[in-house]
Amino acid sequence: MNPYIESSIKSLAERNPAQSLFLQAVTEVFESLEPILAEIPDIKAHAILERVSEPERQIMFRVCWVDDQGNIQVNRGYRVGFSSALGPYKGGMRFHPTVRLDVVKFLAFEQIFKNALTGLGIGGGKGGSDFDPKGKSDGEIMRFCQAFMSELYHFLGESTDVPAGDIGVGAREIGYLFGQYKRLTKRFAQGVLTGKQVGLGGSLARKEATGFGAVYFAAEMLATREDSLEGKTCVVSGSGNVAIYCARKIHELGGKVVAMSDSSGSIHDPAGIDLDIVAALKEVERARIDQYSQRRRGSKFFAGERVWSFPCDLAFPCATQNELDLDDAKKLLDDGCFAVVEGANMPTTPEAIALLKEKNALFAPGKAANAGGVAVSALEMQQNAALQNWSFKQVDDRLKDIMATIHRDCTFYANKYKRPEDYVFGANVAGFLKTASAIQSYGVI
Ligand code: NDP
Ligand code: 2IT
Repeated sequence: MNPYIESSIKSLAERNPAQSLFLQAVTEVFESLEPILAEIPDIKAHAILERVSEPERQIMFRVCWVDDQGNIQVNRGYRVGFSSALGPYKGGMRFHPTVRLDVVKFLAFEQIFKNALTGLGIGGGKGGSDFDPKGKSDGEIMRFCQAFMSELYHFLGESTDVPAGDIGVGAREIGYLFGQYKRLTKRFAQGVLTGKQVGLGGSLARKEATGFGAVYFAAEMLATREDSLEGKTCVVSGSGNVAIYCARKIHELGGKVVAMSDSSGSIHDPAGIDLDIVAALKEVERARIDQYSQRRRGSKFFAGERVWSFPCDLAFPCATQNELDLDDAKKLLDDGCFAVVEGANMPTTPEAIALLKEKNALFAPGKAANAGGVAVSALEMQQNAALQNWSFKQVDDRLKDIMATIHRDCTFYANKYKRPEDYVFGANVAGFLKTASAIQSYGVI
């Protein structure tokens, strides 16, 4: 390994003990930079690796709220502003009991390069809380969101830091967060949060954007092998925002999704998942996925099973990090799967990615394939700033173009450095070069 990369990773490991997810994300990006470091000595001379891997700011705060029984609850809130080299900090908020600084840092680091790939002038950030929304009443969710925003609002702004949703945070939570921001600041500053309901200034197609974008990216990849989604059997992990709209677009493009999941297990429906049922269960009733099998003849729920057990042509991990490991990759390949497209952030382990590459499977990393969500968030910011509301088709057309451009940029760098079809390499190099050049241009700040 290049000694500059090696010493940078070593120093990060020493300075960030117990942050294995953050180190996993950094290691993957830095290892991709091997050929460009030799070519561009400025990267070392300007300490770009050190500067890009140290967050500009990390905010941690206590969130106290009262539950329905009158008990005082205490959670921890986070917002990491990792890089504002290309624009205001931009990235989602995750509410999940597993949220730690490590999780927020890995997500914010990935977001820097993902956002750079969109070409839309947004920096990288992420936030969240270890608050668990499962089983909470609407009133509890609202009180938590209000308490969370009461601590965070000082740090936000249309050109400073613009949060959005992620796991456990959708349009309902963004509405409560925006309401509290408005109450505290006395400003109807729409551009301070994205993923809003359309009635509050949200963009049409934002809800669909991440899932749709991942499938547009998959279609671009398949086209390079003169193939398409038509007639393909797919599995999609998760059944949240990203998974539902990923599966919808697969169906629209002629593929068939036969399995989806949540953290309790998977549903298998050989006739193709009925997404109206999944959307009703997850978006309206907030129910568990096992309910699906009671509403759909011919389908079955497998408790504790993951979707990788069901044979497919393409797999779309759309739930959480490190959910597809080496054994899962082996099983998928043995069953004939030839492409993995990441809707989630870092869902595939490094060992699994290595095996997929070795076996010539197509692999789309999250920072490229799931960039459609944040890209449409940036389009929401544009609409808010211009007091405009674009049509669904206008936004969806832009999304398609953006995903095609990201695919083209990844392919360009992969081919330039003789790593054809290496989308991990292409995405890391393309995202890094844009960011590094901006960092260097500012001088030392
Ligand atoms: P949601 O909260 O809408 O859905 C998350 C889904 O993943 C649920 O089905 C959930 O199951 C499952 N899941 C979450 N955590 C775990 C876990 N630890 N183990 C097993 N299953 C789990 O989130 P999103 O759809 O918004 O996000 C999914 C992924 O996509 C995340 O990696 C996120 O970072 C990424 N992403 C999201 C974007 C967005 O715009 N929302 C944009 C780009 C990436 P259960 O309900 O049982 O917990
Ligand atoms: O991981 C992601 O890109 C998101 N959760 C969406 C971020 C955003 O600002 O829309």
